[in-house]
Amino acid sequence: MAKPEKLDPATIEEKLAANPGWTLTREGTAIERRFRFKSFVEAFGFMSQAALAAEKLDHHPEWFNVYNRVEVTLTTHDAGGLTERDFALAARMDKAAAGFS
Ligand code: H2B
Repeated sequence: MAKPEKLDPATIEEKLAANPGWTLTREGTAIERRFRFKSFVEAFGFMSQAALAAEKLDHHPEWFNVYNRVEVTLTTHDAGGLTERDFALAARMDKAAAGFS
């Protein structure tokens, strides 16, 4: 896969509008979302699906899980900021989480 390019602030704003639920953090270099599920098993099911999506995209999340909560931060380490890949993984995570609601 080609080296991802950092997105400009206007494109980031557009993409945030298209992925509601995600907020900008770390001075605009990352996005984050907090997911909550009915149980640890559901949270872990979500994480399993997200892990498979991440592996396919070759793009991996920073995340933190306690019981039914999963806090996710997405950034592209290789680019030092946000790229298309972060928003692609965000959309896949939203889809996976919707399957548990
Ligand atoms: N995940 C994230 N979030 N950022 C990266 O820059 C990144 C990654 N790089 N997963 C990938 C893997 C890279 O290290 C491998 C070698 O493709």
